[in-house]
Amino acid sequence: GTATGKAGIPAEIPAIAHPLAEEPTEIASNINYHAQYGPHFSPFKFEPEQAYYATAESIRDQLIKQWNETYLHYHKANPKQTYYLSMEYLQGRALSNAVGNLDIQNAYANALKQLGHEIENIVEQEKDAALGNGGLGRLASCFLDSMATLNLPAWGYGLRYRYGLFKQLITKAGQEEIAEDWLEKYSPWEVVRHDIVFPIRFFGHVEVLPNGSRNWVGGEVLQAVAYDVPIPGYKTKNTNSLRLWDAKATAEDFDLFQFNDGQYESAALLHSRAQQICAVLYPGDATENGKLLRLKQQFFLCSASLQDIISRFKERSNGNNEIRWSEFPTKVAVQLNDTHPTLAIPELMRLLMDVEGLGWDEAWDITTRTIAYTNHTVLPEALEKWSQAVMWKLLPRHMEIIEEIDKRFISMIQSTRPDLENKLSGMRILDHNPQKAVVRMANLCVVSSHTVNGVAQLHSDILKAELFADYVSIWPTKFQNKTNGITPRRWIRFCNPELSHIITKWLKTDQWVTNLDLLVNLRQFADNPDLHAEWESVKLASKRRLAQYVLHVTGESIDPNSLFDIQVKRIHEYKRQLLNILGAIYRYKKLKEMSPEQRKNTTPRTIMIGGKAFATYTNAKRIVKLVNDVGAVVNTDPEVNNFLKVVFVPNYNVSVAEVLIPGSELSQHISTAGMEASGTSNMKFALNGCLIIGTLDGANVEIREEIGEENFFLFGATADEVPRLRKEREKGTFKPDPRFEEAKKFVRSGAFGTYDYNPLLDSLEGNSGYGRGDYFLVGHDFPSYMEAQARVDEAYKDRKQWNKMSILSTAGSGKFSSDRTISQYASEIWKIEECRVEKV
Ligand code: GPQ
Repeated sequence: GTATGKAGIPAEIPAIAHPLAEEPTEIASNINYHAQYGPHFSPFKFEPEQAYYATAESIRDQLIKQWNETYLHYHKANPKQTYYLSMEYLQGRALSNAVGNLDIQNAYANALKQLGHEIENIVEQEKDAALGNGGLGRLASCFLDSMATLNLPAWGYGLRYRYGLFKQLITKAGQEEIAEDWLEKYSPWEVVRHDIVFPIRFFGHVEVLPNGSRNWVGGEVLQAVAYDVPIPGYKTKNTNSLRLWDAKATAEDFDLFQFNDGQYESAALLHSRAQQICAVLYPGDATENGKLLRLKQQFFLCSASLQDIISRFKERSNGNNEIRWSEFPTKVAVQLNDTHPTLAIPELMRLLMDVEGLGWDEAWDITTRTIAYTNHTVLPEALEKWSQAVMWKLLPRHMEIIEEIDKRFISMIQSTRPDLENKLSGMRILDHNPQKAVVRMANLCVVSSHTVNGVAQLHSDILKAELFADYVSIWPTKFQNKTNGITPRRWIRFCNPELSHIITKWLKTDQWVTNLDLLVNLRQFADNPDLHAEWESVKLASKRRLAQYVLHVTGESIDPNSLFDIQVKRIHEYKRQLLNILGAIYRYKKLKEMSPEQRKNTTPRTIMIGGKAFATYTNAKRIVKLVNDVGAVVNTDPEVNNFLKVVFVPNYNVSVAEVLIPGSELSQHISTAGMEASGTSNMKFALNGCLIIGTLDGANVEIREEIGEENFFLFGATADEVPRLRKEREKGTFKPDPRFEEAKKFVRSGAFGTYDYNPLLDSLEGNSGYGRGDYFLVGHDFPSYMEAQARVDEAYKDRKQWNKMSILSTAGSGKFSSDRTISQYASEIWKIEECRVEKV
């Protein structure tokens, strides 16, 4: 045996810093060095946790070199650069992604083996960075990966939340939220930049100087400090930055006199205000306090990012005697990820006018040539509207600017488009409704951006035909579509290495990882029995791994030979997890009524549902509880539990998705048509050979087109039918299907316990009586959903046919790479080009 030194590290592996090590033995020395000399842990332990931090630091050393080179390269080349502004990033784990992108997976696995650890266990020590809620935040993270991989000069800006998305616990009462402390022991993936600090003002007033210029003064001033996270590209030197801002106060803000007088809280008032800014992702906005804090967060992101962008622009203009502001839009593209960073518009105007001394027209020209806006929803409740009163208090100068933009927009319409005057009250930015005067952020974005885009073809069409229809006639070329995408690195190459190896073997190249369109070449093998055998055995292995995971987190045993049917996404009525569970309830009831012989002819299923409910969204929490209650009954019913299980997968997040998706055979994307802007997990499932049951909504439409309609289980109303069907539901002329009535009645009968599900089920009734109209049309779509599920059961019995459909799903997924999406943003919106860091 080897002589072991401190806690498991063999004595012959010295602690030596080799920042650029490539050989496993050197890497092991380097990890050992970080374990011994890193100041974060006592030096006598080398358990998985310490091994994780030491490994991460070793990888970070490797990243920092190319990160610095990338910055210098961009600085010298001075190309036009994109800045992606987003309140959310759902990064997930960084270690596995970094070793994968740097292509050093094997060397690190070997090094860790020498040190007595398995890399799989070390990877799992890392907590997810969950600085986002769902699809919008994960999209931002996939975009960062593609921007670096495509060698684009493009950065992300966001906020460094102390507590990201909550951890979901499932108890008898349903969902419980726990703060998730991802920074508890520090993150090895961020580098604080003590030299990059900008002042951020809140409140105060506007002062008019003798020359007529205006100046925002007074109020309180906090400091924004940069924390940079490296974003490596796949097999390229380009390593971009995600810059996350944190808030702090200065020593001058600390009142030593008050403190020594025993008034500890008031002595550090600004310090505690600073702590609140980045304390949590999406603070509850039910109270006025909560709304104000969210608005502060948004302004904090916008102001810090724009001050940073402007200072970089000025620095890179150095050498020119004067700064040519008209060139700003030829160096800077700013993309707003939904309306959350809309304040970038008035803040850029303010900085250009009040700080840099430009006039309105010049500042407006620069702003509108710089900023572009992506819309991610048509749901009216998600369209941000801020109280004018709150805005005047917090951001008085910005409100002046917004009023002026509004005023100029109105006079432009009056002078050039008198035909639109009757539409003006809906199109203008300010809504002076005496009940509640608000600023409509989406309208401000449309008026002030050079380009507005939706996130799937259907969604972009709806934006043009409905939400933004009136603007289209003024600016017919402003509106574009950019169908979302996902990074193939995280979402197949790293999370499903076994399937990736098969693909590489059959395509005889691994180029598909960066050129996903190559997957179409799998089509020629769709009937090949050898491929079928390999495909099926890899799927089975992933299902086994998933079953292990489910056992570990729920205690439930599930059968890897049953059909694995998964719906994972945020819980929302429009996403219709209720349709899924009512279908499961009906299936359970029918199984109960069958003879043992009849049951044997059914297709055994494991239905898994996972997702977080927003803490104050009552119906969403009731749905979580219902799924758990149904599972408790079904899974312990010996008559049926060989044919059906219902499992709620707790705490769904990026890392859980990486286990679920490879093991999935059917996934549900069943939103009411017209309501899901795109969806992106649909793309991840299809890419991993999972079949989709879904409506004609969001990107489902394009996925079905790409993989072939015969490989997609379609059901439900189409978006254009929805308004008429809602009216029928309201009028009470709709005749519900008896199976739908039976499923609801079964729940109301108490079959799943004593919890009162009547309020939840009432939301599915027509407006007549006690119902609330079934706005999401669960009743209308129920029969066609059940028929589509019957087609699934039949198809699963024909293994050859199923394998073929699975292969064709993967083969047709090429379009949904975020590399394609980002290339389109780069050429059609940002007008930026590759700026590759050459290998040395
Ligand atoms: N989306 Cl507006 C979010 O995840 N959060 C939001 O606040 C808004 C949208 C989602 C949207 O629901 C999905 O359909 C999209 O696929 C996703 O954004 C990315 O575009």
